[in-house]
Amino acid sequence: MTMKYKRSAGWRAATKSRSGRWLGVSKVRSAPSPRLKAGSLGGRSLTSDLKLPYPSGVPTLGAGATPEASRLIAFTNCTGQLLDCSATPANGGEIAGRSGPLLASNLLPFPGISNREHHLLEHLLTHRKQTTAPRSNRELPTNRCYDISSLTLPRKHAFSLTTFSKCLLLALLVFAVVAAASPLAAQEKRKIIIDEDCSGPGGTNTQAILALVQSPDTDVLGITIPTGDAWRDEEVLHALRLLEIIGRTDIPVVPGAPFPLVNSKEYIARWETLYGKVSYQGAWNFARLHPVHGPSEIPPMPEDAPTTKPSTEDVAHFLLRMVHQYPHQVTIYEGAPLTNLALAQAIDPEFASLAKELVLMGGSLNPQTDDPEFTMTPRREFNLWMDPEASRIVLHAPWPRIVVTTVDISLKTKMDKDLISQIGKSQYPAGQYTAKYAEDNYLWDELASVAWLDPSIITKWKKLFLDVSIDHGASYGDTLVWSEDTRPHMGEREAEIQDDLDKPKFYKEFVDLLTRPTPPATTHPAH
Ligand SMILES: [Ca+2]
Repeated sequence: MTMKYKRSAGWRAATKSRSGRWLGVSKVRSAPSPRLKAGSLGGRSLTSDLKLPYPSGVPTLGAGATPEASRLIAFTNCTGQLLDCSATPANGGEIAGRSGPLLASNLLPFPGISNREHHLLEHLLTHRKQTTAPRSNRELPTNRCYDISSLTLPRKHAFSLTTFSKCLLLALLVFAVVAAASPLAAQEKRKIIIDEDCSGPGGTNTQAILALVQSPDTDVLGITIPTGDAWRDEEVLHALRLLEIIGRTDIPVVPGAPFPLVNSKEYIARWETLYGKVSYQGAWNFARLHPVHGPSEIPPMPEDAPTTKPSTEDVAHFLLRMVHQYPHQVTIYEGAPLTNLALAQAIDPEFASLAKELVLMGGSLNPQTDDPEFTMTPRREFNLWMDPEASRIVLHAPWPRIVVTTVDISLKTKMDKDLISQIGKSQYPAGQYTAKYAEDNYLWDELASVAWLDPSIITKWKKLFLDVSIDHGASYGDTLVWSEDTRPHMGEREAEIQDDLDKPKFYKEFVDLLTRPTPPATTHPAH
């Protein structure tokens, strides 16, 4: 029996019998999120769907996997990772990704591994850590790949490759038998990071956060906070307190950028002398329940101050750590000025491409309204306007997908008294909090949240190329938009823009989300 690892279009790890018959075939698509799908083994179909997180996250069983699977240890030369998928009956069939990090010590209970074999596995893990840790994803295909047959081990840990192959086959066989017997699919929660200017208490920002956190289908990895509707430091405290009230202090609150990259309150004050007043400037000229104040001043908090503390990690590295840990799985929800995302993109140009998608509330195209904020300046929208240079960086970044809720569609919604009354009937903290601090306003960010949870509430879409003006003249910060025929080809990207909605369905789902009990914390073994 031979074990071969080949490089072709992607990567292929296979086990072959002496007679030349392929016993097991695993196809691994290219980095950075290689995926291993076992094909067939001894005539049995393997329906495992293993996600191999980069760089050192926990393997997870995807939608086609079997939660009751006993245990599978496999090795791919693409990632240099040993997969220890311990979805065992003993832990209730919990899928592998939630069972703990892949450590050499975790391999001990595996019944098919002798001490000597364990030493090999341990050596491989150590070898991987010491010599093959890549500096970036781009190094993955070359730096992390090595041929198992050429591995030389310390003499005291000398190991028979044939024994390892048998061990691998045994593990695959056990997995195959259990997988074939149980077709149940493991459903994973949708991972999301909420970048939100959490002014409060109440209002569009907290309501948008609640809609996402309240959904049983989401795994909120963190809430990152830039200055926007209010100053960052004040917003951080409102976010922490909100999470305390609903009992979800497991969600990290990460302070972000306190100021835009280039723009500033002082600069806009001078700009206004040339080009006219900007009616809404968030923290710079607006405050609810208290006077406008400086960036570090914290006004009294009607909902009480939090006792929990924010994360000490800086926002760019938090964002990057999450997309590297869960490549192509994390939705970046943006309901605020785009400074935090621009910082992450500036540090690591692969940030956007490693995310699953960008979901943005921002931009204003041709709003049909008599609201004076938009009738005079229809292309000015606060989230893109406050930090135009950051908006430019983010909108030019290589996101796999950009979904946009603009002013145009948000203006069709309203948080009116009836809606507040419906939410106030909830006996749970999220509903009570929302009703207590709600305001009569458009459902700006909430629509972006609920439409991400259920895109069917959007009844009409259009695809356009979206950008923002960084000309420091009269158009500074304005939304720019083109069709395919008119675009300038200067790095602008296509966005899926929501154009109309099923309002009754949206309101119902919004009320349902905010009135239901808050789901418990999602376990994150690796962070
Ligand atoms: Ca917002």
